[in-house]
Amino acid sequence: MFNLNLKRLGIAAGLSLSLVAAGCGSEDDSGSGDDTNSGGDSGEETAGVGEGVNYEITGIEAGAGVVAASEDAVETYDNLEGWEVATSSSGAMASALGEAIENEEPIIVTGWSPHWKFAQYDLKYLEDPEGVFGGEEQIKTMARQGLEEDMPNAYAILDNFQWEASAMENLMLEINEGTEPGEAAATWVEENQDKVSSWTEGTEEVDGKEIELVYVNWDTEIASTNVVAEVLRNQGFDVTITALDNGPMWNAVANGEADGMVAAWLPGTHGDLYEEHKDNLVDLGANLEGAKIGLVVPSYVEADSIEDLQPAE
Ligand code: PBE
Repeated sequence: MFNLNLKRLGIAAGLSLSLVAAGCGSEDDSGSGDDTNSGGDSGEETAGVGEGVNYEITGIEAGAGVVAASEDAVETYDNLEGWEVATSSSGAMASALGEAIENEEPIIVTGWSPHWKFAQYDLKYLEDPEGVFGGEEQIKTMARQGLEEDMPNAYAILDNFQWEASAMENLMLEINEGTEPGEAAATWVEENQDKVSSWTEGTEEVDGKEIELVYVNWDTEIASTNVVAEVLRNQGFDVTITALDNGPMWNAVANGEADGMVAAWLPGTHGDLYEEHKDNLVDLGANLEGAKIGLVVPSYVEADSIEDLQPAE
């Protein structure tokens, strides 16, 4: 893991200006909390990061890699003895995070980047000295076997699809602010024709050929899948996008029920699913570099590392 560190630092710096902004904002926040600081018991507050969240990590869908990694963390870190990972949905996690921030209450969520939440709120990743959440991740594209022969133009577009974290983050923000995903993706495609033509270069338009992409209702994948669907549509494909749980999404591509997906987080987050299915998939490589998962807290939470959290009593 050490050999990844330099590269990871470089990419993380490029990835998320908003992460840096989140770090800077924390000082302002702690300043504004003066009235609630009864002077001198900040030590006790630190000791409270545990009870204050009910010894609970606010998770997302049970099938998500970041939930599995959080459960591993609870096993790995002695200080997380007695903690639980509550599963729900990405939407419920985001609402809980927003509510906690509004009330300046502590919360710990299963987080990932790119994500609009870093632009919206002052947040930080908790350090993970045991490396349970892995390092830098790529988001990769997987196609079903035989797609290249059956639909060479779609295969080429999926193979060429690649964009930057900042672009994805902007689109996610737009969708989070209420624009319907298909509409937001269509506007993005219209406004980024240079990028899009590098994906369609050398391909020919088709006449209504049906193609199905699968994804999971995670903010990242809603954005990317809608962009690729729009590009394929503009090339004449009749595109269906189907939201599934994580395991079924991998299954659908591996057994050929779906044509492809752009939602494979590797090497860590979906590493077990990749191992299970890799012989039945065509790996089209990264569509985004510098992704990351981990435990995320508002910057006012008085913990910097997973090791700062307090064991349940
Ligand atoms: N996520 C978003 C997924 C991958 C994409 C981090 C929530 C997961 O944990 O499986």
